[in-house]
Amino acid sequence: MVDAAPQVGVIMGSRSDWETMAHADTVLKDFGVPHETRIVSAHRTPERMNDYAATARERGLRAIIAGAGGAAHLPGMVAAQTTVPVLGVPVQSRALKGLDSLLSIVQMPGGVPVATFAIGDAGARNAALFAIAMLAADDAALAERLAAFREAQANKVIEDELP
Ligand code: RP5
Repeated sequence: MVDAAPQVGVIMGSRSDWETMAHADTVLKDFGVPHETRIVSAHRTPERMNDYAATARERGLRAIIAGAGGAAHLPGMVAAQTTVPVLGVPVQSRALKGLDSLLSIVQMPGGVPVATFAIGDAGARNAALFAIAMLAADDAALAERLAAFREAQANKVIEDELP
């Protein structure tokens, strides 16, 4: 079977971001969304980043989830070079616990949007769920899976018992 073309790109500035960004990968896998995962560094591999952004739309990507930590320029610099929606995930940094990442990603100048999520694992999960919600706008089967996920999540809370 030929693999479906990726609809979502999950990129990150470093191998060290994988532990966080794996949560986005897992959610997309669980929902059966064709996606790709790549290390693309704004600072260490700027040409790879430029090429990734410039070719994203023609390759069929519908969303790019970009995670980075510290001086987290990757989401913004990708957004500067494509009109594919960019979902930024601030990775928790060692020195400043990810507040630096969050502020680097969220404070975009007007005209070049990056949708910015929470710091760390929850942000990575939610970025994937947000990309799924975007794709579900014209994919009824995916919309059903998303609704079922939310219902199961609510039922789990309702059924939870305290010790
Ligand atoms: C950023 O610098 C990466 O996104 C990573 O979060 C951070 C640290 O990278 P490493 O020094 O661990 O490779 O570019």
